[in-house]
Amino acid sequence: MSNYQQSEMAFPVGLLETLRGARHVAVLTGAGISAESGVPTFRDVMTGLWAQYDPQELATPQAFMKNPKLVWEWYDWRRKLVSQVAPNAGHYALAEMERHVPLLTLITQNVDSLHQQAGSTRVLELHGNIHRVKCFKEDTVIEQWEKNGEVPPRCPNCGGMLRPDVVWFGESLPEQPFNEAALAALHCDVFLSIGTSGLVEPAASLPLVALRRNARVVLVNPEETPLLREDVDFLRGPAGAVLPALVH
Ligand code: BV8
Repeated sequence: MSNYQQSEMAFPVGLLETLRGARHVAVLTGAGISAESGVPTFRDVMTGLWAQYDPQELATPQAFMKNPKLVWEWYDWRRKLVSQVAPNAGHYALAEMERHVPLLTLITQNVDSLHQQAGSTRVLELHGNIHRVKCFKEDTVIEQWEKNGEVPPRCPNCGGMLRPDVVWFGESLPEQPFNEAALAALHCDVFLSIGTSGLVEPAASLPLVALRRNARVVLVNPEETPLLREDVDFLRGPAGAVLPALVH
């Protein structure tokens, strides 16, 4: 029994009513919602072998061009790690919320597919997906390639290097998901920012767009983030404890 389930007093006045009466809830998630599934957050992912690197140094096209093998192996390690974990109570609570709210737009910065695995159906992946691979030269998603031990593997069409289909620093976000996310921020009644340090743009600006449109903005995080201010509700705690209490 999480401490949130013992009393509604743990929630800011009127939040549960606002949520129950909401037409459109927008949700932005970051690495923190996958932390309880065992996926290290982006700020913590660099442990062990990778501790010597800064993720922002590896998650860039420049790093890939400079050392494609290293970058490919980093993603291969993360992909294998993510393939062995399962969604947690936080992911399931958002999938449940989607079934109760007239419209829920789930915007994620995560690349791990855990929202989809938990049953969320409308997921906007702003930063791509680590399970997808694309040609570095043609920018086309590649489903099958020859596993001949070459690292990184080669595109079967043009022979170019393959790369993870994720958005690196300095790369533009995919237009359709970002446009839909921006529209959701403009039109939602409630905006939940969950498990994100709010440091990476342009995703970090989405809750501020909602705030300016007088939506009720809620921060769910074990610690404060730059989003926190007077008119933002703060539910301090892990997503796996807070979200089920918010939904049930
Ligand atoms: C773009 C995919 C423009 C890859 C990622 C100044 C200088 C240089 C660049 C910039 C600058 N200002 C802005 C930029 C651009 C840059 C940027 O924002 N840099 C920042 C760092 C300063 N942004 C970009 O480059 C973006 N593109 O701007 O393009 C453009 C325009 C035109 C033409 C060309 C280009 C692209 C950004 C996307 C980068 N890719 N991921 C991969 O995964 O490898 S970002 C990556 O980091 C993640 O996807 C994620 O989005 C981000 C990390 O953020 P979080 O998810 O918040 O994770 P973090 O670890 O930081 O925080 C975890 C939080 O969870 C913490 O708060 C913690 O307390 C909390 N938590 C922990 N446990 C729990 C929990 N919460 C709940 N429950 C728990 N149990």
